[in-house]
Amino acid sequence: MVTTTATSNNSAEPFRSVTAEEIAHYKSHGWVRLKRFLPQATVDVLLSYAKERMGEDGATSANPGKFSFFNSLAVQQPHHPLFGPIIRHFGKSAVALRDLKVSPGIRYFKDSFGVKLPSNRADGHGRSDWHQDFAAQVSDRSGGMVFWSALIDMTPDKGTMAFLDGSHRHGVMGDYRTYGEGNLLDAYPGLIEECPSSGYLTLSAGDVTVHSDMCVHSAGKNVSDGPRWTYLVQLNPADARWTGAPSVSFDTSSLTLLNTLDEERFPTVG
Ligand SMILES: O=C(O)CCC(=O)C(=O)O
Ligand SMILES: [Fe+2]
Repeated sequence: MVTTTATSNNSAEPFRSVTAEEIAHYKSHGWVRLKRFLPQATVDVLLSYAKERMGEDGATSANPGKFSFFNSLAVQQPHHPLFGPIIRHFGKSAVALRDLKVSPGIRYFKDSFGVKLPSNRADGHGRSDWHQDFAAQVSDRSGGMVFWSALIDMTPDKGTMAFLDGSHRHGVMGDYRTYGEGNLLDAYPGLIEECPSSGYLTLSAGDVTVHSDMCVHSAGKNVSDGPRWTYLVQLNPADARWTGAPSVSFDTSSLTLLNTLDEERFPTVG
């Protein structure tokens, strides 16, 4: 039986709530796949917004050379009429997934489009290697998560995500920049026996995966002949405080050491 839990689904917004089964999966595995979580009409608008700015093939990067694993176009307009409702929908869902008994709510951190180009292009991308997100978050507490939305149908050859089941219970395993040419599994080779891989997923447009900032994950190389289009929203607990470390992914100039984040730049969304 599929039961839906209330995440204050507003009938004016075309979004479904997370189900009890999805919440249970997230808690036990550290990640979950939310099938058809974004309606096709929303996916269509997101994709055309991204293509207008990144080109039909997604080859124009707003941050050239910044990441080797995909072209990234930061959006950062949490009150925009297109992005705002999606971000708040994810925020409410994040609170339902995490459980309010242990979380004071959720704050928006960052959203962006991510385009992984076919690896056989001169400007193509490699694998997004095994890592946890937490150590690079510059937050003094975990509980954050990424909502990763497929904007096209994708089989594993497009470079989809895979997760290590239950790895979110194994503590913080380092910043991804500390593994040199290797990855988290070179540093923790026994982990894969404890936490089997989900395998690279097959997703439909509108499917959203959510992973905890403690869940180990990777994305394969895109060995298909077209771009992999995704929209990513990163959320952190509302009570998160800045550790004082520099961030690779966002501007920390408005933050002060060990203080909570400003509501203007990092609004509470759940
Ligand atoms: O999309 C990818 O290739 C990697 C994304 C990722 O690591 C994340 O969303 O945390
Ligand atoms: Fe990640």
